[in-house]
Amino acid sequence: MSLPLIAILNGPNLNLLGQREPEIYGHETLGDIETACQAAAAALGMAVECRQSNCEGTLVTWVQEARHRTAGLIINPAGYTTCSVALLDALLAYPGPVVEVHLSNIHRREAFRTPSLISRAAQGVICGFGARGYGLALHALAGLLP
Ligand code: CA2
Repeated sequence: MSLPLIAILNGPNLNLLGQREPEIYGHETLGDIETACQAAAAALGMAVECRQSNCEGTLVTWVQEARHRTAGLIINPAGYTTCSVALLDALLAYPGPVVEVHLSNIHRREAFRTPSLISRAAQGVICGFGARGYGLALHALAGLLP
């Protein structure tokens, strides 16, 4: 039997991780994070499919595509966190559990980084633990899948 597949979606500018602002976002690159997620998922008996886009519509399309192919979804909506009704609506139509991840603790930063629109579609939110947040999200999903 095939392993449950988890979609991991990262939003705008996260392709720059490791190149700037390491004091906020850490030293890991997005590639490092994706490699760690593959290993963490395998240890939990799951598989992951990792994608990043700077485009809102592309993220919406990927959430739609994930609807009937994946068992759960992890998303760091980055700059779309507070403003994308389109992404929220796509996630509300996603049937499985959604975990929202932020590398930084958005609640102790500038006021414009909160509130999150996306949280309305999320089973839970993990923020402030850097790259480890994705692994924590995978653990959370492992406990939520039937
Ligand atoms: O803490 C997070 O994960 C964020 O989602 C990251 C977003 C920010 O807009 C959110 O408020 C919090 C920004 C991602 C930009 O990432 C960069 C990484 C390296 C260099 C420049 C940008």
